[in-house]
Amino acid sequence: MTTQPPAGTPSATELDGEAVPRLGWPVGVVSERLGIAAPTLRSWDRRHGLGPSLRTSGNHRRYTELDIRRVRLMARLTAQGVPAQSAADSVLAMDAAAVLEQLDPDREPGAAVAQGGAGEALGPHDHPAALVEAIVAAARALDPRTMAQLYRQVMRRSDVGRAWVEVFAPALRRVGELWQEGRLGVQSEHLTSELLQSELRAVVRANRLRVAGSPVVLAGAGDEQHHLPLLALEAELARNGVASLFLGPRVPAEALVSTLRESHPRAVFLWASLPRQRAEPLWGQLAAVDWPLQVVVGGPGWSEDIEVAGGWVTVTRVADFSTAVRTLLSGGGLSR
Ligand code: B12
Repeated sequence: MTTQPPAGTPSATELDGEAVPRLGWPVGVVSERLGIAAPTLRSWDRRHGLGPSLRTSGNHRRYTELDIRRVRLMARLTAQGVPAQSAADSVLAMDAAAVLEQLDPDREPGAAVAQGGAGEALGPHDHPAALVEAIVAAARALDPRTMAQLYRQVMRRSDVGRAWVEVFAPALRRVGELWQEGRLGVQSEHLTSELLQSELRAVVRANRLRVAGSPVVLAGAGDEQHHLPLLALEAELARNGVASLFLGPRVPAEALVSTLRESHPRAVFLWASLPRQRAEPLWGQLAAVDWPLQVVVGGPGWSEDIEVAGGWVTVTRVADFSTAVRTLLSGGGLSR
């Protein structure tokens, strides 16, 4: 789009075929270009620090192209219900590349969702990357209401597996990064994960009557406390009519083995976010299993080359969510 600066603005240069005033755009032009009222733009600047980086000598606001992109992202987040201050904090924490990435509607994950079939087509305001950013902003602001709304919005638009892969897992990873960099408190991480747990469990509850047959046992490895991927798996398996025995985190190894012996599951899935030792003590204990048991392991904690010596137990390491689901769904044929 080409917008000519109104008379009286500083002289323009050509950039990517677009006329850009040397000193940036005045608020009226930005307002017209984005369809956002000028008083709103001024208030975002005054109250939330999200405004132009330049001023004329007469102290008039002048927006650069990057400032305008930030305003567009701010508008998108607030339209999704993110409170203005947390939206502004989030947008201001991004560098130019991150802002562009958030705004570009043609990024890969978005295209996948839009073509996915099951969900509604996504509009520019509910692109996965924007939803991830909105969830992270709600986490920073410790705003459970907005966060729950965003989770619901994601669940309404796609099935739980796609929601996990395209929005929830990226949001968790981003929250983890920000926590590691000291830019977000651990309380935000807890809130993000606690609310997500209830959404994922709601999917399991909704499918309770559909599930049948030999279950998949879901557990954390050793002392592992991260168990959201197990909940996401339980939800997706339930949606596919497959039962789970959800043992969750920190189940003692003896209890796990005795559960396997009693329940003869179609498979067992073990999650590890934290690094596991190469000589996994559990493999020795699984020697007590005397039927073909499929053990599927996932998460960055497992080494690539897991060794299991002989016996009835087959261990498969899976790298991503959909491979895990596929492997577990097909596991039924192996166990009986
Ligand atoms: C939520 C969270 C917590 C919550 C957990 C709540 C819960 N009920 O699960 C709480 C607050 C309790 C917590 C605690 C801790 N946490 Co924590 N946590 C996270 C966070 C943000 C998300 C965890 C998660 O669900 N990850 C799963 C997905 C979203 O992430 P991923 O594994 O990286 O995904 C990759 C693959 O695994 C794959 N994938 C994604 N989903 C799925 C699903 C399946 C089935 C498969 C097969 C693959 C797959 O795709 C991704 C691309 O490669 C992560 C950040 C992160 N990146 O994981 C930190 C993170 C895992 N935590 C971390 C740490 C350090 C801890 C603590 C040790 C902190 C402490 N000092 O107490 C404790 C752990 C205590 C323990 N013994 O377990 C670090 C681990 C670093 C490391 N490698 O050692 C991380 C990576 C944060 C960070 N960036 O530093 N945590």
